[in-house]
Amino acid sequence: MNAMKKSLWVAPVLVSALAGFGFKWTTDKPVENTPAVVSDAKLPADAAKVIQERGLKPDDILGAVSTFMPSGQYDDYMMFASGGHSGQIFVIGLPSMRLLRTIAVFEAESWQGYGFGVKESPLVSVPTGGDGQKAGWADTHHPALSETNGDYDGQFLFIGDKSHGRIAVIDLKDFETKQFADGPLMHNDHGGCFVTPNTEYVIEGAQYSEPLGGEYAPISQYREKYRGLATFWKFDRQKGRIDVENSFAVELPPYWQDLADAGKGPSEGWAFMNSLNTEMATGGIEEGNPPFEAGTAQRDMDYMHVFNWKKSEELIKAGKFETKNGFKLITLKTAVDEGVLYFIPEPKSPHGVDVTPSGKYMVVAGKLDPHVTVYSFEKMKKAIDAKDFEGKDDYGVPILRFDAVKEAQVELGLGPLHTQFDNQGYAYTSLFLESAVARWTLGDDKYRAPEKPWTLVSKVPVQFNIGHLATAEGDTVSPDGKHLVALNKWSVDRFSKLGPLLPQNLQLVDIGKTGDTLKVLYDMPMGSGEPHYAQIIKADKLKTWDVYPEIGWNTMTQSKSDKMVTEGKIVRNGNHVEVYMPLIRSHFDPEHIEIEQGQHVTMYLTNLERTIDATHGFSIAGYNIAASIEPGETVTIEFTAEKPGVYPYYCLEFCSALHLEMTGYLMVKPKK
Ligand code: RUQ
Ligand code: CUA
Repeated sequence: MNAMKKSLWVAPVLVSALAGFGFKWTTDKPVENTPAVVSDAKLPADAAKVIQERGLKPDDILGAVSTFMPSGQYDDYMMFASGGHSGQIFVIGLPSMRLLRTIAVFEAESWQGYGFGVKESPLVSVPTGGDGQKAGWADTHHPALSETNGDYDGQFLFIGDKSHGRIAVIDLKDFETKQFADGPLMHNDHGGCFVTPNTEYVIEGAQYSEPLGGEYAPISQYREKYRGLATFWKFDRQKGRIDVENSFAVELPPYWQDLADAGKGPSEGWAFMNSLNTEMATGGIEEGNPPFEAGTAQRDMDYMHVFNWKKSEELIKAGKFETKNGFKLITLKTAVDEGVLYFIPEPKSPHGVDVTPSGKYMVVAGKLDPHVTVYSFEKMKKAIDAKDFEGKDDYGVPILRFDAVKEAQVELGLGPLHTQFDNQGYAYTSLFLESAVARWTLGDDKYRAPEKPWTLVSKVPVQFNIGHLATAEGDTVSPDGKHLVALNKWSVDRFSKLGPLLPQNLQLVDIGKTGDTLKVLYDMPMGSGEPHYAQIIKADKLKTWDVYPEIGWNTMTQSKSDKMVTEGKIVRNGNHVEVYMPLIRSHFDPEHIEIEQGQHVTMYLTNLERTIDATHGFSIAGYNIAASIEPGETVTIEFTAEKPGVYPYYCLEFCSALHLEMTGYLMVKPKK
């Protein structure tokens, strides 16, 4: 009730309207700061009726008025959520929690004309796997927005594919995927991706150890031949691409590396990565060995990997690396000898490592430990400089003493996984086993909560089984507070019956009010893929294009293409046929393309429209071709006309009243 009374959103009018329907709450005085639009307006009589008919409770109404977005008004924040094994990214507006877009990344997606023949794309055609080819699917886990001085800058987005160990680059000017960076040393990753404060590097931590470079070794040689890996992908902001040539990897012991975070402020130049299975368990349940789930949980401690990436960069410049499969690799021995790698004990099977906004502390949540452990970077640095080690691991990596670098341990509850931050001095940790979010205080000087530092303050239950959580600007040096989204893995009974495969439940939690209990405002069913992590950016930081800057835009080079024409033409050169085709409401030019079986066809399609939203599609029935050509865009399609016959092509987007008439015929004459 208390929160209701204070809420800016609930106008006296609404309160009295509700009172008339049996709600027993009152306001002692008119709510201060109530926007005039609300307080002066007469609430339609129907509103109270709807509230009664639907049996809405006060908290429901608070949720509704906090999240409802009037037509034409824009959301304040955008959340980029990974799509799990849908291979995509979901763009969700906050506070409305509406799915605004998907971004095709590793998987073909026909609405976006992605993966069905358009050449201006890292995924030209749906791969089928085999022969060293990557399969046409992915398991996207951790999106990372580009940063400038530790703040999201709204320019680029990166995402890792756990199933194939690669990273994609998305340009946020047009929300399109531009590049896959595919490391040649490992088949999988998990701790990817995380950016350094000026996006110098995109960090990708491998997960399940393997012999590096796709080599073979039996599992009995696990300790000698299998290895872990951390890849530091160099990002060229000017080009908007990962610079593979200047990227490098660091060889690691065969522990399973997990999530990572980059240092900032005082810890800038360093990176932190969790690991599990320092037991080096090799499974084999069928042979009577302990299964992985038991084998990896035998020791009390695993190791946080602490990297000095600035120093690694110097090693690369000095030529102190090996080249494996054409990729620069700092060997484990070099990493140890040159002091770029240290270990810190962390309690049982840790999962998330999150650097606080000030960059002074690293928060580690251990899945099997009810605490989060907070490490001080200052203490780490001191211990490293003083060579204050408790010993070395089997591979010679120095291990810092837990007690020398620990700042605090905060008991939160069961199954802590990930931590995010706000601008009031609170941290928020997801509790998987408890299905709750814990709010606790940082003992930091950047933001200070009124309560005692390093203390659990409150918890809010979520439904159900929360994995990650994301706060607004939560990974930056200056989080915004206000919104938190719990990315819950199970939804159980929250939504209508939909068969045995259920959506996830993304819950919006109001974290804006100090002292008040946290409130879940909205449940968003995510009926596609499985979002893992998400980042939330202030919407006005995104400087997206409404239409492409010039007609004839090549979206891969982000510059004008020389293939654009305003009048259609067909150029025949022996067996090669080039079709230059402009598109405008509501026709293609040409409408007839006559070729001979076996001829090679290159089509350049240009959307001449300058009107926002006037997108045209292009598809050739029977040729597995689908393109989306946004206003100004030029795309290239190439195919060999192997099948004779007549193939209608048509526009896929309902672009005008005469959209059905936007069509043509590809006529493939059979060979004599
Ligand atoms: S993690 S299972 Cu982000 Cu918690 Cu992938
Ligand atoms: Cu163009 Cu429909």
